[in-house]
Amino acid sequence: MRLVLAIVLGLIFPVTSSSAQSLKELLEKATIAWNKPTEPFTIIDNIHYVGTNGLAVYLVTTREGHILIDTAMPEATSQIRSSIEKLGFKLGDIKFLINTHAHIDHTGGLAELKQLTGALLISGAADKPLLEGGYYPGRETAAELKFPAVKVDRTVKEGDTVSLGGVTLTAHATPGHSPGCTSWTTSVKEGANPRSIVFFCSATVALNQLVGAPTHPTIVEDYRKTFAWAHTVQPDILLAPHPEMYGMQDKRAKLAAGAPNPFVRPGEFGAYITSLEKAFEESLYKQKSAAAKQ
Ligand code: 4NZ
Ligand code: ZN
Repeated sequence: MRLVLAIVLGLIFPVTSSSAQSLKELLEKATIAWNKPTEPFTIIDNIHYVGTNGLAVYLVTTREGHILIDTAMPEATSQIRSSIEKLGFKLGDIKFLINTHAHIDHTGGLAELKQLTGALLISGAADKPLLEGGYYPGRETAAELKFPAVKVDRTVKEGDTVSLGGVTLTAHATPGHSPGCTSWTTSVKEGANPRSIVFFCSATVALNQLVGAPTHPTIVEDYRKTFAWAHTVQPDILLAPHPEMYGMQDKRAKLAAGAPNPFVRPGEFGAYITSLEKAFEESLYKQKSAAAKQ
């Protein structure tokens, strides 16, 4: 029975295991899926998907240059570059690099892309030391989770904006998944209709330690603040750093069939947050129970 429970928990919480060897194996497995290529496409209006099959990277284009939201694993940067070019845009026109959170699967290409473009890097303040140190929060010494360190040019807090060529992105402090996890909102047009978008940072527990020696000291209250904020937002379109968080491939397949755009789904973010909140409370309970047994 114990063994069955352990197996079931292992399936439900596949990324909470902490032994060095299994982390390496986990990352190796995840990286194969993360680095698989996929065709770039326009999600809606000036918002384009230029990521890999397993990691989302967004190009927000404007008449005065572009904004790139996140990168992927360090070795996927040439894929991002060719995806941008396939859509007819120039890498050299990127003016801002925005990072939602400082985990290797979203930061791996920042240093190289910054060097190639000369763009300014923007992140949440609490993620700046992670980006500039090139390490994973709470796992500072885990070599397999390190990424090329990169200088942050500007940090943002709740309500700060980035504007370029008539496009404005607004920052929202959504800590928890990382200490400086930052989500961004903007508005686009579907034909004549305005549509609101959230580029959600993430609120999965993943490798995070919530109790005992937490990944960062305020982590539990941070997640709860993020859930509270998220329940107040009802974007028409949910985008996130992992494509499976919003069914990217399924929607992309439907997009080819034409209007209405399948990425427009006003209830999706609320339902997703409810499921994340439940998963968070379950992880917290599980981590507390495990700590109590020690
Ligand atoms: S994340 C690993 N960004 O939290 C790293 O979805 C980062 C994540 C998940 C898994 N990993 O090393 O296996
Ligand atoms: Zn992450």
